[in-house]
Amino acid sequence: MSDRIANEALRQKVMSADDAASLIHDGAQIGFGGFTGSGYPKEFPPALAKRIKAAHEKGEHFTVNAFTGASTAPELDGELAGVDGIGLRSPYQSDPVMRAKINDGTSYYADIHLSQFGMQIRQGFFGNLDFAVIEATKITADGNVIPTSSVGNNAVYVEKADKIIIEVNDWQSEDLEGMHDIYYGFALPPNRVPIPITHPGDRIGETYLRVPQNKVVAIIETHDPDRNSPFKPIDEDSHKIAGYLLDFYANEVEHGRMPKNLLPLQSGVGNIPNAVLDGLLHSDLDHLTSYTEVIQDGMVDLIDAGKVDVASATAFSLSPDYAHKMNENAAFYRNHIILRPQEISNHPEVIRRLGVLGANGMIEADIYGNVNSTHVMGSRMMNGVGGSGDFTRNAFISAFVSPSTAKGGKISAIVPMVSHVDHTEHDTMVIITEQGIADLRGLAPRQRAPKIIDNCAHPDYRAALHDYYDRALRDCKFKQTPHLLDEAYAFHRRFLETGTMQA
Ligand code: 0RQ
Repeated sequence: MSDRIANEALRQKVMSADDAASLIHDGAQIGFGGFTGSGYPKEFPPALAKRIKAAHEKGEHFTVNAFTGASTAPELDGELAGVDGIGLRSPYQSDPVMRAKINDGTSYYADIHLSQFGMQIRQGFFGNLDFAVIEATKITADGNVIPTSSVGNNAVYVEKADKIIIEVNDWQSEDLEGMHDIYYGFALPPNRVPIPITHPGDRIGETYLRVPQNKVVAIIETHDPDRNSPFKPIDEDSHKIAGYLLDFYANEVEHGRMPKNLLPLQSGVGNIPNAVLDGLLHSDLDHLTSYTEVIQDGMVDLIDAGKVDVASATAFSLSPDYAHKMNENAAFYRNHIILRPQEISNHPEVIRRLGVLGANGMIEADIYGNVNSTHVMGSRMMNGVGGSGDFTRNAFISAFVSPSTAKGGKISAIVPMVSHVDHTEHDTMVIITEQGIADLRGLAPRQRAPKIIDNCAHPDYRAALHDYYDRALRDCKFKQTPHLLDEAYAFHRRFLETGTMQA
């Protein structure tokens, strides 16, 4: 048995994943660890999927409601969704099998802001939590549980669940101990107190999860790596978009609206955020900080180069090489990285106080600045709102970044009216595509529309967008946000009918 379980009483609870899965009943509500493919349980979910599949083969009903931090991996979402084993899923996913089951109606999906999900669990809106299933790198002699490469909602799940299952994974570095900062100051109104973070590097909690031993029903020893997908090489459009964003920040500094070392950066995962981090690496900026959701490769490079002093997040999202580097050097990185519960990494109060610079991807934006981050053609779920709303509404500068077209130019990312709204025009400050940047601060809707069309839309779609806007302005009786309701979705309808938004 692994020496990573130093607590004698808990050592007695070690069992196989199959035995642990046998404890689960139909309809169980399970809070899983895991965030952007990091720190999720790896052997229990496939064992549970096997059990569900066997039950289905006998004609029995068996689904569980699966809650996580955010997206997980094929071993969790993929396995459970693949056997039609998930009744309700929340709060964020990006697995292709899970997505398909949401879109074909097999599973319900409640898409909640990542900062708010723990709160809703605490308030009981999702019902009683039967199990928490989390990953640990070790359990101390005192029974304290050291998390791994994500914190996510682990603390609230452990607190609220009736029973706890822990995977102790010796692939994860023991030196992660000291990187986490688990805050236990949550209360429901009217007893809330300020969250005492005034700098991204502030530590306000404990380095371990408090886990009541009497609730632990199983411990599983595992050895498997996190999902750790490699990043795509940065493409030209992403370089361009990153360039516009960094020039915009430089201009803000020049005008005295930001300090020289900027403000804490929030950066999503994906090609464009990676290009932004790469741009920062090659800039002359230093003493940068980050207050974000995930630490990806580019952030590790910035720490290595001495450009980022401290980065606060809730999880890693690293490529295999960088995950290896993290495992080898966690004792160094824990001086520069803090992993917090997602209720804190994404907390509106802290984001607003620190003046975070938000930059998030989008599916589409409309000519007035409303943004759709989640639904393709209004109905098909992509991933979920994730932390984009937490950051966008509360950031010092809220930018949306996206290529101006998708699917080889058949879809325009700038449309007359978004087919689903995640972020309203009131929240969107800046839109950037490879075509250019629209700074919307201080502008009314009629001042925004020509700017978004001219600066951000792809040339193939500009004339059609202008034509729509000009006729809306002329024919719509009310001039605040002119629309022609019978053709506001003509772009989308055309795509559904012909396979392209182009006329
Ligand atoms: O599809 O994968 O089939 O090729 O969407 O698009 O351009 O690669 O961009 O990976 O950044 O994803 C909004 C989904 C963008 C993401 C979204 C298709 C496109 C491609 C991916 P393929 P790109 P990204 C903090 C914040 C919500 C969560 C969030 C997201 C795929 O950014 O999930 O922001 N955001 N969290 O072809 C049809 C359109 C499309 C479209 C793109 N208009 N119509 N398909 N696609 N635009 C995150 C963290 O900090 C972790």
